[in-house]
Amino acid sequence: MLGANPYASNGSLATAPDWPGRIEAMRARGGRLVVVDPRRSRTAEEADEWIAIRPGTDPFLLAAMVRTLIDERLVDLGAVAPFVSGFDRLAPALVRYDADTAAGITGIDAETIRRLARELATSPTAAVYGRIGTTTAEFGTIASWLVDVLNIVTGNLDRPGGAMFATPATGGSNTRGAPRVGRGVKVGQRHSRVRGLAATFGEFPAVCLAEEIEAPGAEQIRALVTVAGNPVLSVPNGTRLDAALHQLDFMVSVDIYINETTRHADVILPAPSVLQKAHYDLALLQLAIRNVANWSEPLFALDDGQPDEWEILAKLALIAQGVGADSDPAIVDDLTINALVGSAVGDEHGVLFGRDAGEILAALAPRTGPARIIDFMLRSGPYGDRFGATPAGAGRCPDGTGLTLDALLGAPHGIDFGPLVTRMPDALRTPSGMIEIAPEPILADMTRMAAALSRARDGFTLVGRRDLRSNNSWMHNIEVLVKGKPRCVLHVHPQDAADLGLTDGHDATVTSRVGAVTIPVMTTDGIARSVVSIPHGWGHDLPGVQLGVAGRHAGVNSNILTDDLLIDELSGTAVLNGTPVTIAPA
Ligand SMILES: Nc1nc2c(c(=O)[nH]1)N[C@H]1C(S)=C(S)[C@@H](COP(=O)(O)OP(=O)(O)OC[C@H]3O[C@@H](n4cnc5c(=O)[nH]c(N)nc54)[C@H](O)[C@@H]3O)O[C@H]1N2
Ligand SMILES: Nc1nc2c(c(=O)[nH]1)N[C@H]1C(S)=C(S)[C@@H](COP(=O)(O)OP(=O)(O)OC[C@H]3O[C@@H](n4cnc5c(=O)[nH]c(N)nc54)[C@H](O)[C@@H]3O)O[C@H]1N2
Ligand SMILES: [Mo]
Repeated sequence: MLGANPYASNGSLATAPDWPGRIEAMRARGGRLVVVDPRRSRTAEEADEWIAIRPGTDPFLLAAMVRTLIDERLVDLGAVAPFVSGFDRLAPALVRYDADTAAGITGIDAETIRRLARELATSPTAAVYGRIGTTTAEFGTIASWLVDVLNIVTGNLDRPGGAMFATPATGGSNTRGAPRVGRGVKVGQRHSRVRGLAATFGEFPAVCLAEEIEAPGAEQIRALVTVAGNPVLSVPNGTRLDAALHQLDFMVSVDIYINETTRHADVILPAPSVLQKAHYDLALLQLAIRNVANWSEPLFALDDGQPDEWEILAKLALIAQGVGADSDPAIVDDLTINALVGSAVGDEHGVLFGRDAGEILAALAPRTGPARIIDFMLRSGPYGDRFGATPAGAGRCPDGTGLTLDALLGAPHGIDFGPLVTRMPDALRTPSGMIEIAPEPILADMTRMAAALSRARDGFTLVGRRDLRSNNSWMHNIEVLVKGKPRCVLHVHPQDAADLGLTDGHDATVTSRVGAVTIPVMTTDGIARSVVSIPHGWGHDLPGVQLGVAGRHAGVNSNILTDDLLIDELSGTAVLNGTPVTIAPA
């Protein structure tokens, strides 16, 4: 496990209840956990081995591990071998990344790197998992790819005990359409106006938002809508973005707080409480480690005349289209479901191909809104009743029926569809229908990584961290979640603190290319030398913020230090870990 701390975060790209319990159970069964992290995180403390790595250098470690497996003839693609293409391009791409080179860059000795590779290859089963610490970094895409490569070359992709794909109940991009047919990932079809940054999956990098607001020109951003986001605290160079939001002609925020971001809004549309909304986890169940589905009903009714959050968003869409504020959100809702049903009955590879759209819409009535959409997705998904086409008794629900939203309503603890199952090769949606193990855009990006081989690596770098009683920027206004010792403190190794003249409990000033913050010091040997750590999501003392409790536990915004010019160029992802900083007593 690299750059992830599920004891605090409870996982992310691997979704499961009770991550700590699962790690403990795995170790009780004789499994081993190795954590690669510049900090001895809570997860590292519970692991069999903690390997401290220099921030931002994970791809060098991972590349050297793959190289070791190739050099020592330990590669075994296992059951997916017939579906892997491009393997012969892998070794040439990694030729510069042997364990000795990686040792100098990562700070991990070469023999440890080779041993890790061998242990991985000779384990009966194993999985490599990387997350925020490896992805929101300078070579985040390469690191993520090498995590996949390690799983593939050790035969662990798509096998129980290894890294597997879920079969989510609402259908995912790898259960729709035809097996082994896909368009691939398109990067750079559009470029941002000011800096020319590529759009990825249709999205522009968050780090170019400020300049798009600041720079005059025909396509200058003059208005902004934020929905459940607090970019002043979550995006690099928060000071610059904060000032840019102030220059907008118009801003709308759909949010529950007047916080660092929404205080700039001309209009705040208050979302109902989460306890007044139904919930189905569309995103994370795609990444679950077991195939499950559950629906949560609202605990409390909406207040009188209060619009549901989806109605607020639908109305905003209609206003943006010029239909006016008095228009009925049902217009958007009906358009959406009609489009979904229409495309499903027209999809020759889908389970509803050729069916009558009117009949399906009638079966979904009288539901509206997200409940109707989820019902449709469940019923047309892998376990669905297919609107009558799944024969009685042949469905995947415990009683033999096909899945519907009604079935989930009747099972308040959710429905378990069992452990993940082997999905190769049918889950593939690549243009070649193969596991493209050495994709051209990533190999091309390795020239950027090669240029970093000779870079000097002295000085301090800043990394982040999460903690259990916080969620990004917005759990700090609840007393029980912030009481106790302050958590927004600078973690420093005691030896570094002594060298820098820092004292526990006293303030230090941390400075980067873009900004400076003053923050109390906490020395700990649970962090590598030359690395310091500040959690993100704090800094609630800006004028105009109306958060009573959070204001008394303000902390500092670590994204005042992260640099909006540092990005993983291929994906456009911000570099949130590994920011060069200098530190001095305040
Ligand atoms: N309680 C709580 N739970 C959360 C959240 C929260 O804020 N609070 N946030 C949610 C969200 S949005 C997400 S995306 C997930 C994230 O879930 P995780 O990915 O588990 O996130 P973190 O806990 O931030 O763990 C990242 C780890 O990476 C380490 N790290 C930093 N730099 C490097 C590096 O260069 N290399 C390596 N190998 N490690 C590095 C950090 O020290 C840290 O321990 O958590 C989700 N869950
Ligand atoms: N330095 C550093 N920066 C980071 C990270 C890091 O690890 N280090 N992590 C990054 C990651 S992984 C993420 S996901 C981002 C998160 O970045 P953001 O999404 O910008 O931050 P959040 O704090 O999650 O913002 C949630 C907002 O939703 C509002 N809200 C809460 N409930 C509701 C609701 O029911 N409806 C509506 N409409 N609003 C609601 C809250 O008041 C808050 O304003 O931060 C990123 N930034
Ligand atoms: Mo996230």
